[in-house]
Amino acid sequence: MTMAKAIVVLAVAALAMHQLAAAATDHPVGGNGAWDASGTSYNAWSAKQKFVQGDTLSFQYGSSHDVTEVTKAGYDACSGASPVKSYTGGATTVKLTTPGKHYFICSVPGHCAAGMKVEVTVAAAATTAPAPAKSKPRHQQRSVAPTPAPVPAPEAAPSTDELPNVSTPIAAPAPKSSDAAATMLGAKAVVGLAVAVAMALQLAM
Ligand SMILES: [Cu+2]
Repeated sequence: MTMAKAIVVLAVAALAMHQLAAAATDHPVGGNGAWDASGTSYNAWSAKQKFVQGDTLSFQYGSSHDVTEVTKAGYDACSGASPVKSYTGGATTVKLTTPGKHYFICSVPGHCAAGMKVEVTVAAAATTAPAPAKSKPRHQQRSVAPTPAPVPAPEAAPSTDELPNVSTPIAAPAPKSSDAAATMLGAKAVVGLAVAVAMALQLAM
């Protein structure tokens, strides 16, 4: 039981850390952060990224370049004449605070046309996911019922919606049977609880 408890605690901690990390992913521009006119297709890269509100986009560049956030019009015209915001200094990290499209160019004449331009589409933080995951934990929890220790299952199921109760159901399933059965239950509880915690965390954000 202590073993199963420890596993749950670890799983929850790991998930919490994963969620926190996912809440603010840094995206080095082009994949390695190099912002230059060497012909990198920044848009080919950005199209494969998943930018979420709160993420950051980072640029590393030489003194002959800059990072200029522009409107779509400025982007299309490769013009930094009316910047949304300008950055210089060689190392810039832009926080993507609002969902939607964001456009960045280098405003040095000719550089945008040479490829120093990127558009990113930022997804709203709240709309990122949970819907399909919801059905999984229920099935996982139900499958616990037919196994040797039927008592704890009904108690574990309702608590999946409440984060504060995460630790309570673990005390119940203490099956007096074998360690193997306990491990099986523990493993299933971990899956259910882990998903429940993940969902709770996502809802909390
Ligand atoms: Cu430049």
